[in-house]
Amino acid sequence: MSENIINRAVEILRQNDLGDYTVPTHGLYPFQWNWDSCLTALGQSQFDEGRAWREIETLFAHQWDDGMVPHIIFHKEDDGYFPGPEIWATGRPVPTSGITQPPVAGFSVARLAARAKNKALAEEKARLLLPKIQAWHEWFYRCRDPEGTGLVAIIHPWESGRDNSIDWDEAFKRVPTEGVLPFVRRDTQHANPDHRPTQAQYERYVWLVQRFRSLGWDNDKLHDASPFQLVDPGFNGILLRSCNDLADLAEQLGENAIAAASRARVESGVAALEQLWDEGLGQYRCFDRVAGAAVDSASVAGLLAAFAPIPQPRKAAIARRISELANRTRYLVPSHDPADPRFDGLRYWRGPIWLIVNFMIADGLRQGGLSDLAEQIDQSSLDLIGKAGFAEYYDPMTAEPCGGATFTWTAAMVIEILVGLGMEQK
Ligand code: 9WN
Repeated sequence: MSENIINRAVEILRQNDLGDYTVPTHGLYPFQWNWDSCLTALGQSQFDEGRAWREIETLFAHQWDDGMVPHIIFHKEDDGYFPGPEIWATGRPVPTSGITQPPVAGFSVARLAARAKNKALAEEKARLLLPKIQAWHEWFYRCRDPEGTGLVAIIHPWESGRDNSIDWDEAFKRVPTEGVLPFVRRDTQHANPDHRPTQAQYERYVWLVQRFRSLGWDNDKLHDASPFQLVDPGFNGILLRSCNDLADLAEQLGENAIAAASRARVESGVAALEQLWDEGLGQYRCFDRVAGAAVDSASVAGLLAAFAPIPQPRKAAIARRISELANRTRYLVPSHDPADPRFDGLRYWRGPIWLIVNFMIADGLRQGGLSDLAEQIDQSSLDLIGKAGFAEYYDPMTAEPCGGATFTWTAAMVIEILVGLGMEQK
């Protein structure tokens, strides 16, 4: 049974493989996405280590001179996606978007290296990637934490990877729509519009892109110029985990300066994350830097921070919170608390389950010794696959598959979970 699932997952990764990069799914997302690729490489590495390294190398070949790694690389023309390269107009030789995504590369590269069968290849690739990932991390602290708080902000919801989360609703009231040029969405032609962000949200996504474009994509200006500056605990948690794992890897490779700089980031970041802790809820919450206030929203971002090397009691509290959510949903982990009237089990990041998020939360819990709940989360992921196939995301109540089908990172996570459980041998 699990062997069949792994075979099917490998088949999906191969179908979506364009040689040097993998599309998230054909049609809906015809380019390379940043965090998709880094998580996809984990799955690929279980059957082809060389291919896994290439996925991440291709992404970093398009790193900007200032250190940023863009969220989309438009390797070839395809008018099936909006907004395409002409809207971003970043002026890169191979067009890219002008914003970034959750920096999971440090974690992924360290994991690929740690479990590599081909050690020589792993060392060669890790040595090349290490300074590039470090430059990306430093870019975050320089350009997205200009006041040196220890936490970085995102300046566009797409950067979070949780595009239409309830977390952004209040801040989005500040983002205007005047001057947005007319556009035609393509996502709603590929996926059910009821499962996607609204038109009002898209207008604001585009307004922000136009604003940043008008500033020449100069990262010394964008943070302060953005009406949207959100400190996301999940995003920061991923960055801190990546800094932590990059430090381990750097130490093994004798790159002591990178190791020391990364450790220092972890120390100040983990301490700063405390400011986002909500004792009443038992989880972290986002902070709106422009409003100077915590965001009134109990989203999965505050649970995803368990992926970071946070204190064990924080992980234990998050585990209690997830167990509470388990009483309200059939499957784990919903992207929002169903007790919130704004919850929507079908609409993208406002309720549905995403397997990559499940994977990262479970991994972080395991590191905190909370393996029972981690197993429960893994089991939910596998149940969803068994019931509804390799979808982009799932309704946490009914397991209804939503968004794109035959989805790359969903397949990659299933391989990673099953191999991790040793079930591929059964
Ligand atoms: C915008 C590719 C990406 C994921 C994001 C997910 C979705 C894009 C979109 O798809 O976002 O980046 O057009 O909706 O929200 O997390 O990386 O799978």
